[in-house]
Amino acid sequence: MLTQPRTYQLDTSQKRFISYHLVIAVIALTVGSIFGPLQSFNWGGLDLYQFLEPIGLGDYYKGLTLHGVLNALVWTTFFITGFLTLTTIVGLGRPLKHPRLNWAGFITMAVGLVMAGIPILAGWASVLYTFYPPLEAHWGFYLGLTLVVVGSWIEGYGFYLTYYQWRKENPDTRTPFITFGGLITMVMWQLATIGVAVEILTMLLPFSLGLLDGTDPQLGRTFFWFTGHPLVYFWLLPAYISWYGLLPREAGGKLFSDSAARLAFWLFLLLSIPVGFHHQFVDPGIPNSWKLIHATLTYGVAFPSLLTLFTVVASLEYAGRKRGGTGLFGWIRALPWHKPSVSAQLLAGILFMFGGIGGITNASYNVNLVVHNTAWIPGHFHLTVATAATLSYMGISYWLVPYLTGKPLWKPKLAVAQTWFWFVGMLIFSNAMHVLGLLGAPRRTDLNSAPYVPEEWSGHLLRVSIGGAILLIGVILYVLIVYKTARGKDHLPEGEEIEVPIAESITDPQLTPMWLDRWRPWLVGSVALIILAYGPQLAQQISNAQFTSPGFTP
Ligand code: HAS
Ligand code: CU1
Repeated sequence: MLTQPRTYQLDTSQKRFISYHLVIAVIALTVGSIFGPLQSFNWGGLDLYQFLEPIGLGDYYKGLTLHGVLNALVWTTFFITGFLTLTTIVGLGRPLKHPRLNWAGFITMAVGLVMAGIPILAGWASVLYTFYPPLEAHWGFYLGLTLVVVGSWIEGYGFYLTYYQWRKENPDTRTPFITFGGLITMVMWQLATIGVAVEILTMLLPFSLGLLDGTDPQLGRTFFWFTGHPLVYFWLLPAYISWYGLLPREAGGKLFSDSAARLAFWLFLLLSIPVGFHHQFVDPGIPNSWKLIHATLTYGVAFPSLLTLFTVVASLEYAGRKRGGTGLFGWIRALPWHKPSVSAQLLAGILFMFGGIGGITNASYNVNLVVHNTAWIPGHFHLTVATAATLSYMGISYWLVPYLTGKPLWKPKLAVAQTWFWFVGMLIFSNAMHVLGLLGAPRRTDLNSAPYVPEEWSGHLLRVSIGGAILLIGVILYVLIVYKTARGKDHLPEGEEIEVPIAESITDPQLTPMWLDRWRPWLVGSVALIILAYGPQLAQQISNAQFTSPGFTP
């Protein structure tokens, strides 16, 4: 048995605050996930959109926008801010310094969500989750998104102030790992979102309000991807916090290397942002030398994930052997696959190995020319954001919801099955998408009405639909299990409280070198690298900006 110090227990109001984040996250996932399978059925030749026509949801691009915004932006951002609230409080073992500030942030996010949601539903913002200009949306969409981001910043300030107070009282103690990871995630996000903030406030919002005649699409894309790439690590890092800081304990082991874990997080802060041009390899307005620099840095940012692969698998092997597993692979079987939270995260990690290989493939300029704007790309990001991140969040909810509500998980065996539905559905779906991409199938396209679909694609398009159907079952089961748990009548038996499964490290974190717990050098390095990698291009693009492209709605 592991001997663990008792972790700090949240009080009812703290639990409720975090739960509100999860409620919005899960509602967004539910609504957004209706439209994912609809896309996949459309590709397989079954157009269900026609049945949604009477309620005004029959438009392919409105559906795709709802899917992307609600699943990729809203489900994630609300889940993450809730989860980081928990990692701050529980890690530091103290309440938020200014809970009202965090409430203000949360309310700002919720108001922004409503403000952005109305134009999408009305069909005035069918601009997809990347809202590239010259696609034009109602100003409420841009303002709403801005409020969601600003609200998350405010919640972040609440974390910093709480940490600052702890740091003053504990000058020489290593920051508890889950708090450390959460803070880096938030700081990285706050640096990253400066890009979209500038894009929206200086171009898209004035344009949508009629104050500018047009937009500059090239500059808009550059600002967007300044945020857009690190956005993907904002989704990923909370999963990594769990893989490093919680999963080893859930699996019955310990974190293999505290130092390696911390180093990986610092490298993400340093390298997440100055790589955005790898989304713009085909943009004619960016000189090749800058594309090469960003491609090179992209290989750099893959390194902390390779380090994570090593450390997390080593931690899991440690757990598996402690549980009696032997031989080269016996430890894998010995892991507690019967726990839904564990199986979710293991399966998420397995699919992420393929997602990561695909990412490194994308980053290679000449291969990117083959896969860019094809079905390969959604294939890639369904293994990453929709699996590494989403399936891990689902796994986290399988202990978090019981923890927050004091109620036992509804049907744990069904929850294990749910994780396998996701895994199998995604395996079929994403493999078919990758193959279709190589065959030239475009992304963001209503292929059901496209006249040019060759016979060669049909089997793969069918697999996209089959995968989508299995994923639909997966998401329905997830929502049902979370709902039934939260609304259940049974409470956990007296004295049987759930604890946040914080993993111990094999080595004492106090032995981790101090430079891995110092903010200044890493912050200075990150800002300097951003200026070096983006400064000259931004200066040039801004000085040449021409706001002349008229708006366009699909
Ligand atoms: Fe990406 C496009 C490159 C990672 C998401 N990416 C996208 C888009 C999204 C996205 C949403 O260079 C599309 C945007 C759009 O709409 O246009 N991506 C990369 C690279 C990485 C990468 C180099 N992407 C992610 C992650 C995402 C994500 C993470 C979301 C969460 N991506 C690109 C490029 C493009 C791109 C180009 C542009 C393509 C184009 O042309 O449009 C790397 O960070 C990946 C490194 C990962 C690894 C894997 C390590 C494996 C681990 C597993 C551990 C195992 C466990 C399980 C825990 C090297 C850590 C063990 C289990 C046992 C049983 C033992
Ligand atoms: Cu990227």
